[in-house]
Amino acid sequence: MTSTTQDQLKRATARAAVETIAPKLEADSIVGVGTGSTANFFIDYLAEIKGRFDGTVASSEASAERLKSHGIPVYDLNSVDGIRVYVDGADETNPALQLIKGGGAALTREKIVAACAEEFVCIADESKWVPVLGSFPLPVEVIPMARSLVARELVKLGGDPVYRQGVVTDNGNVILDVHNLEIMEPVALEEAINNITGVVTNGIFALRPADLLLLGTAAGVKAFS
Ligand code: ABF
Repeated sequence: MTSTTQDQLKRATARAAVETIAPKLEADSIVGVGTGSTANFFIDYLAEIKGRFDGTVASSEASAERLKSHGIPVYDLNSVDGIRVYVDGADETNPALQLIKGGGAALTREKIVAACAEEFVCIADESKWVPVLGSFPLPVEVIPMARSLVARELVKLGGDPVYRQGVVTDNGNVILDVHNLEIMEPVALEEAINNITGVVTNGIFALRPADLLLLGTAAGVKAFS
């Protein structure tokens, strides 16, 4: 897929997300906003309706800055009563709308915002659609002192963890990208990795999958729920 075509598909799904959520929003609504290039297109289109809701909670400092550049209010999660809808991209999605996220190293705040949201809308181009999760290396956010401990435990689970050099998350942690996983039981593996001491978050979003997927395809944006 050429990057231009992929960008067009990302734009189309981002535009569809704004059109989908707009009727759901009230003057006091809070919108959760994800991270990544597709989410960036969403932010830019969201600015067109910024008078239709109260403000946002962002899943990364980068997204917060982009929202503020459009004059969209950004709130601390602890200061809002709830999130009406969360819109974010993904690195992979399976037919059950279980996701792999974290390619952009924002997985922890993304998972927190998703957990708070009444509805989670995933926006992705068709390259993200897979029958089985795991071709994309699974990001795992780890407390720095526990990096080697966690890596050894991930090997026991069948993975090949690689330290993401030069990356420190917004939370001050590091990332291991776990290669060679074929995730046939996403919920079970998400829970198993959560139980490894030193793990902050893993990028499997199966315990709380997306509620709606807007998939950008050459034949248009398709909705799955
Ligand atoms: C974010 O969206 C990350 O979890 C994921 O890595 C990213 C996908 O990036 P892009 O939209 O740039 O393909 O939520």
